[in-house]
Amino acid sequence: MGKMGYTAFEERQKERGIDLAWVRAELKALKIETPSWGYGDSGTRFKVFKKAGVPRTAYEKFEDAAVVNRMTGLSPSVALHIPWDKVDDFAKLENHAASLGLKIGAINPNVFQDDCYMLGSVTNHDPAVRRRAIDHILECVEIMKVTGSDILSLWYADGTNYPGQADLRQRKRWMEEAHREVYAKLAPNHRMLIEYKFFEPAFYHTDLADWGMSYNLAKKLGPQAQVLVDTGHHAQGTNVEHIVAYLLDEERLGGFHFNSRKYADDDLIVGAINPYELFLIFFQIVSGRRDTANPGVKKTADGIAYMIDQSHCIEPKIPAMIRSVLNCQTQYAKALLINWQQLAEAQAAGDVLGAEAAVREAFEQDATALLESIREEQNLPLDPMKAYLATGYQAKVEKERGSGGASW
Ligand code: RM4
Ligand code: MN
Ligand code: MN
Repeated sequence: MGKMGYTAFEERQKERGIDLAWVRAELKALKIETPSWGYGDSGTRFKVFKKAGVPRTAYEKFEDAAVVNRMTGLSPSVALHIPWDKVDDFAKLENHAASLGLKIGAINPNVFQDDCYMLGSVTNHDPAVRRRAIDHILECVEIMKVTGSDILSLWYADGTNYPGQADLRQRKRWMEEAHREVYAKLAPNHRMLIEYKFFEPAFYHTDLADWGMSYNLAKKLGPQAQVLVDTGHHAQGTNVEHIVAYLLDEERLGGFHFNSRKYADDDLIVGAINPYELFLIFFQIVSGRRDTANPGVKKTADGIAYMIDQSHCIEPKIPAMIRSVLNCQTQYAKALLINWQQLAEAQAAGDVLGAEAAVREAFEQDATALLESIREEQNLPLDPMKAYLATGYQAKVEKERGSGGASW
């Protein structure tokens, strides 16, 4: 779009009363973590599709993540899933990441793939299985210490399929007991983020089914425990931005796993299905970040960990990840273009449509010139997707790696 486009954009936003210096500073600070598992092979319950050029090791996953970051400037850290990304020497992996301009982000224990976890992990009726699950999570806390990661990201496949299959209250207590033990081992800079999901793989009940259960657990544990909102883990039609606002106000919103949920879980590109929902989530977050009257809320909003949780099955993985982080950036940019004074005045006057318009009009702005101008300032490609496709990276890795990629 170039200079002309930005000048026109600037004029328009000036007329709308927007402080573009602030908007630009906020956009430059936005970071979205990508997941190591999003670079490996994945599939559905029916089939894992093998793709050519997919990373064979954790080291190669970082190489792909570095490409996403080089193109977008948005994703300098990568979340690990253990044991999918288990290496002999995590300090070496951290050095490798640093040599690529990356950091190791959240550590995700995996207590759902061993045979012994069929009836649950930390909520299993067998104390030996519970012990094994807790020990694995504690091993992940040790990995955090070696890698400099400060987020332990917890999701459980625990649940039951039939009424009476297990004692629901007993499992609730075991869940709490396990978290208390892990919480006690956290370093002062660590945070424990607790994810919820009301379906899959269990369908009758899951032990942490919704945000309220995660919140209650986090609250009992202490300030280093917070809730992780995976956008794909809600019933269709759920008002996710309300959950975001509520958790922000309670100072317990720790982070996000972004993705789109059209039918089931989390593998569609965030913002691809319902960009307005993503925008409204950022609307609540920006509102929290502006809330200087409530320093605890502001601090919580400032500390949110934005992460992608998507395993792309049919689409090429690196461009899908580029699209995902760009969609977040675009909707964040639009949320920054809300005229907050206009909104506050409309709300105070009970002007329903005026308030709705103040929000929607920001969504209807074209942020392209703004984002291009920021990329130009940061020496990034103006069109990251086009730039990626021009690198020839995919052909190169297909030749080098063949189709024996890592998968779950
Ligand atoms: C779950 C959940 C977790 C992710 C696994 C692979 O549905 O979203 O965050 O680690 O999938
Ligand atoms: Mn998730
Ligand atoms: Mn999920």
